Amino acid sequence: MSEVHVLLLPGDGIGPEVVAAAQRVLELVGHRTGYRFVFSEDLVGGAAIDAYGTPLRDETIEMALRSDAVFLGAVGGPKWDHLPKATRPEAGLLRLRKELGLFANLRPVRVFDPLADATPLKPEIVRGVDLIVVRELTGGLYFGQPSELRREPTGRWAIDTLPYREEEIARIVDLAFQLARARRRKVTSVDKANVLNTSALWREVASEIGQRYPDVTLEHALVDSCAMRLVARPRDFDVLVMENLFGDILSDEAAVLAGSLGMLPSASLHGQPPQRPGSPAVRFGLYEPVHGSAPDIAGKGIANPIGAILSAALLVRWTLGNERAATAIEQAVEETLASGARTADLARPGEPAMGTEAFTDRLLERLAS
Ligand code: GGG
Repeated sequence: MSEVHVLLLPGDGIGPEVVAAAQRVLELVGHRTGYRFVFSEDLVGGAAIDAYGTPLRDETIEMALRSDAVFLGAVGGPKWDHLPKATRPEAGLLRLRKELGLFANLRPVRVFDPLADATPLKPEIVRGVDLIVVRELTGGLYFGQPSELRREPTGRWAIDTLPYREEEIARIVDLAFQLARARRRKVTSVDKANVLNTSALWREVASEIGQRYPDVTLEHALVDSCAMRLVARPRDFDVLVMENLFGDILSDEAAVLAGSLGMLPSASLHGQPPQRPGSPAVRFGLYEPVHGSAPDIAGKGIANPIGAILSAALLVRWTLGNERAATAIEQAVEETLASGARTADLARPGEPAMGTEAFTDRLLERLAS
């Protein structure tokens, strides 16, 4: 039986609750497919600040590198909001992605049919939406230097920098084209080329990469009009590729299509196999739901575990290369929703809502059947 080593980093707020749900799903998939998942666990984010005084220890990075995949919950919360940017919980997550070289963040947005009427948008607009936001994850405004907030006698000022090198753009756009080839063969490259130099370069490089994929349609879209089209005509899109901050913003917007931010999974990849000797995995990756720590509902047992469970499906697809088992998890999510099960974020007013564990139990029954 092949061992798959997964480092769990549940993090803060609802992170531990949704990671527990995803872990149960992986264990069941393991029994059915012949993998033995071996889980290790460590602290990250605010929990690591409280225990060790830092949001990410070097030891945690070493544990990640000895694993086939990392599964993260969420980081952050009001308890740590007063800390300077470089020492906040989020800094731990950003450093982890950077140190592991995970430059590609895949955020699939799929509208499950039973939820087509669960959004503020008309069902005919969202029904059938199936797109992927490909977010560049280790560059751009998040990491550019200088980045500083100064408090001077003459007043406060702050600066952030948005740098991109040609090769950083090329590798993420190339990945977007590869993804599109296995889908509906359309790439939308998102930028602000009428204002930003980095976007002008992004557009040039994206066009050059596009020439290598004559079978895939490339369109360029300005981020502002793209934001509008995303809620007005979301079925226009197949694969969208963009810089770090644009990807963070547009994928949260796209969560409206899916019914809740709690629905969205993500995979952060760099294309290399794990470093662990004898690993059965084809690719190392970090998996996490797109949502944050939701401190307002933490500890209440009512968080939506679907984003985490769909992230487990992405782990099975991208790290294990097992498309069939990944699809089975997604199918179980669809069937569970079709059976009427709803967590509080998805339930209509007056409709009964299930807690995290009860929803996961129902889903596991479907997956096992
Ligand atoms: N599970 C995702 C999460 O915890 N996000 C918190 C956050 O602020 N992340 C920074 C980012 O993804 O831009």
